[in-house]
Amino acid sequence: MATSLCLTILCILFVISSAAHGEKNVTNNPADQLVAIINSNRTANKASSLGNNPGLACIALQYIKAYQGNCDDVGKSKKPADSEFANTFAPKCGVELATLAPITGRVIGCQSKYVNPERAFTEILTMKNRSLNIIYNTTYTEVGAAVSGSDGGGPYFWCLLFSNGKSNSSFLLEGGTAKITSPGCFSGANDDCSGAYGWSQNLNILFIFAGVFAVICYTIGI
Ligand SMILES: *[C@@H]1O[C@H](CO)[C@@H](O)[C@H](O)[C@H]1NC(C)=O
Ligand SMILES: *[C@@H]1O[C@H](CO)[C@@H](O)[C@H](O)[C@H]1NC(C)=O
Ligand SMILES: *[C@@H]1O[C@H](CO)[C@@H](O)[C@H](O)[C@H]1NC(C)=O
Ligand SMILES: *[C@@H]1O[C@H](CO)[C@@H](O)[C@H](O)[C@H]1NC(C)=O
Ligand SMILES: CC(=O)N[C@H]1CO[C@H](CO)[C@@H](O)[C@@H]1O
Repeated sequence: MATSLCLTILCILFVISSAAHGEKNVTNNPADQLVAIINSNRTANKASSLGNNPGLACIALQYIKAYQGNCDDVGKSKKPADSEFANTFAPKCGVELATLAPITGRVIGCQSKYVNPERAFTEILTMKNRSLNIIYNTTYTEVGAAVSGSDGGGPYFWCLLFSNGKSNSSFLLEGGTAKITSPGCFSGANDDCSGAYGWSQNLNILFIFAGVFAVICYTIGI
């Protein structure tokens, strides 16, 4: 009796949590959240809202990976060469080379611990890096954002790439979807992503869930 009650509660919890999950389709990706922040700040500063391009965003994730987890290299002269976009990053994402548009702005920031997208915007991407005049540049039409930790842990890199390409004819993906290259999250692909946190966050959720379950069962008195 107590066991079946417990199972019922577990089922209810599961349904509630999956329903909640279904509602926030875009919000569950820190890269998409960052794009939303960029666009609200741009419009507040009389610049246009930018298209969230998954091909460009996937390239931003490859751009991060080129740093190989070395936070200290950010801001030094070690930034990836322009030729890498066509030679390495685009092929890794499955971006059709013929649709590559010029990348006219790039901003990258890095920090040892994970912060939320709001703090990443102010602390990592704008304050430390003083890149606001890049972010507010009126010549852009598109943006791609990515966040990644190496091996699911720190340091955490945040990258923004900007382009003035035509919104739906640039950085097109072969077959319409980007090759997913975890760990890391990128914007515009309409996918939930917590890859930046690594599996530890999923494990936390599992523990919380197991904890709640155990408490309920204990209370019922199995
Ligand atoms: C989220 O999903 C709902 C229904 O699936 C859809 O109506 C809505 O437009 C989506 N939101 C965004 C921002 O894509
Ligand atoms: C940018 O947007 C965030 C969130 O929308 C807001 O809190 C912040 O004040 C804005 N910053 C600037 C410089 O407009
Ligand atoms: C905006 O970006 C374009 C293209 O990179 C550049 O030529 C221009 O100087 C930038 N404008 C400002 C105000 O930074
Ligand atoms: C580009 O996208 C916009 C908005 O998503 C759409 O209205 C327009 O028809 C698209 N243009 C082409 C050429 O697909
Ligand atoms: C101080 C600092 O880190 N500046 C960097 C900010 O980001 C731009 C674009 O990636 C770099 O060119 C700067 O060196």
